[in-house]
Amino acid sequence: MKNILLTTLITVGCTSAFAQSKPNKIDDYYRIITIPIPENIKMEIGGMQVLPDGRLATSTRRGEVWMIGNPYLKGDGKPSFHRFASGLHEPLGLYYRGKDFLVSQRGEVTRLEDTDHDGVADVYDSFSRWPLSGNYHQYSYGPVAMPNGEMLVTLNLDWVGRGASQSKWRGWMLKLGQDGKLTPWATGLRSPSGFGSYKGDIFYTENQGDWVGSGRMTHLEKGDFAGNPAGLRWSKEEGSPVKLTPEDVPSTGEPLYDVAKKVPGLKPPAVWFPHTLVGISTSDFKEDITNGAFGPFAGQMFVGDQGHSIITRVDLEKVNGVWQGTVFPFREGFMSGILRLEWGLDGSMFVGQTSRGWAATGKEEFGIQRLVWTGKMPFEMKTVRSMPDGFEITFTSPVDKKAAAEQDAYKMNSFTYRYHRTYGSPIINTEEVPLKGIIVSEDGLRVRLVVDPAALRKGYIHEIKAEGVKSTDGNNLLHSTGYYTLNEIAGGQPASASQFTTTAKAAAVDHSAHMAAASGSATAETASNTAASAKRVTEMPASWTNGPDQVVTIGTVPGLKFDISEIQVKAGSKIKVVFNNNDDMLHNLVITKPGAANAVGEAGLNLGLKGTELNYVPKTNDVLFHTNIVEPEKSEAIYFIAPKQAGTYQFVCTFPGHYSLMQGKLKVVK
Ligand SMILES: [Cu+2]
Repeated sequence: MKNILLTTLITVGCTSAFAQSKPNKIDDYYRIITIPIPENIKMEIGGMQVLPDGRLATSTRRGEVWMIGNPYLKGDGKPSFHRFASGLHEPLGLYYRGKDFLVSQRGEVTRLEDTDHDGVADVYDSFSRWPLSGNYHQYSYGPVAMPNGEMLVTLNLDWVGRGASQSKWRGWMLKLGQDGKLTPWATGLRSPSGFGSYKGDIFYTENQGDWVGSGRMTHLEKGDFAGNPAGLRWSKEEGSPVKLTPEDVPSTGEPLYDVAKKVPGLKPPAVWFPHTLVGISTSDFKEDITNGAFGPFAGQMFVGDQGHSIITRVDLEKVNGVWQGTVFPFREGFMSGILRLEWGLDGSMFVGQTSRGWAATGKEEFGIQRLVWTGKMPFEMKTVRSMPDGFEITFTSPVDKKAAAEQDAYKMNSFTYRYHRTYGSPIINTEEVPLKGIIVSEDGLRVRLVVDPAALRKGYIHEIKAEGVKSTDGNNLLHSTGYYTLNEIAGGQPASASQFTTTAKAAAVDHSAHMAAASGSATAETASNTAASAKRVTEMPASWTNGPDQVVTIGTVPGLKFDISEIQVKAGSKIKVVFNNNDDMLHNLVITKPGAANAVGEAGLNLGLKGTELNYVPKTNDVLFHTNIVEPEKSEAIYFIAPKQAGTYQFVCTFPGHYSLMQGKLKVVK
């Protein structure tokens, strides 16, 4: 029964990046196994650690620590559950030190020990403390240990309609000494739930929000500033390695990469996760240290996504000393929101999940699942490497060389986001990157995509689609899109035309026109985004001399909900709808024909790169009226004449991932 449910969710939650035309199913390669949890345990995973004896230790958002025996479901297939500790304040991290555990509570790291060996902690020691404001958004994460034994913690910003640092070191990553001493390391963090080591370097993942155009992963060196200025409030405090002050950070709406050239210490991310195209809220990540037990991606990274209930794959390379690389879709269809990833002793992956208050595509409130490689080789893009004149893709198995040499097999675009104090960002400055030539390697494992070097843009995300590539046995790629964040362009020898397997026919794109639009910056785009249309009238029509006949107010509440499920209006009457976004996520309000809400939501999801520009409102007759995307704590009013035909019309939010939950009825009566 569970499988049927999951299949349904995949259809609802998947983005266009997961679309595939041949029945080559991910389940054949990576299988999800659900660990059954007794009904009386609210296993909302906050922290997770695999113990050397095979047990799985978890901390829950309800304040408990559990020891799970037989999490691999061997023998009788039944896990055991034993409560080790309770009464903690939302512990979102757990670290096992051999004889004791460290867990984060909101206001401290606590040491738990079972000194009388009865299986229950009897020592709860305050190991390290920091002040609290009481704001609901003061999540505290960690400790996470680096390979050299150093421990890290991160402190989430407060939310007061924007990110704020109301008590010391909020918005920071700190090193935690074995004596409990905290040493500030870097700031600019907003919602840093995922952090730790990749090849010994420190990385953290960030969620879209104010000053954060889209999800991202940043390499944090000592003294770095990752982008949200709230934490800079403490940069003058003793021990701070950061010199910037909040006044040093301009909100111009230029790309972060460009602003970083003028603001020393501002660190562009290694990888952007384009919002809704590959997830909406990055969480934990783990380097693949399984030496092949988890498949062909050893040395790469897997990253959880809370809101879309997916795991993505990140392949990094260092070019000119700077980390950068590609994010690929990897596995969708988990049961709840993914917060924690942990390698099992057998090279499988435990996936710890929770969605209370943080809506997710996976509809369960919480869960633990295990992702297991079946041993079958998935046909995927394995890596993408920067080249002086484009990119080289390697594949997990040889490609059909004829199909791979077709110009139409590929499509490349580049785009970026605005860096500004506003919540999120539309996709800006999109350009097609025309191919000049294709070089398919003799062994069929590598394809080089050659472009005009002038078409590569530093700091931009390069979307690489390889939909036409097939394996030697005729399979499509399981996932045909990768998003490469190009901070640096690799040196080396450009390809000469004589090496081309295929020389591209002249592209139909007017490159110069696109460049002009891009350098003209954000203004043109803003104008088209805010322009009123017949379906979105934002000023009361002059002919409504007595005002509207009816004013309707619709709000949002956290958890992907509208605050009202049904509205009644009179056919043909003058209506003003005020849409208040009270939530801390982006939403819109779209009024559709009867029965059309799901189709409109699906069409919004499939807009891909065009989505943000169109406010996720698809161009279809099923859409009668709509608002634009409304930021948190903002509102928008629209005016329209109610349909003359009575019936049950619908309203829906078409922001990707929302439409299946955010729906209501608009009853039009005579
Ligand atoms: Cu929404």
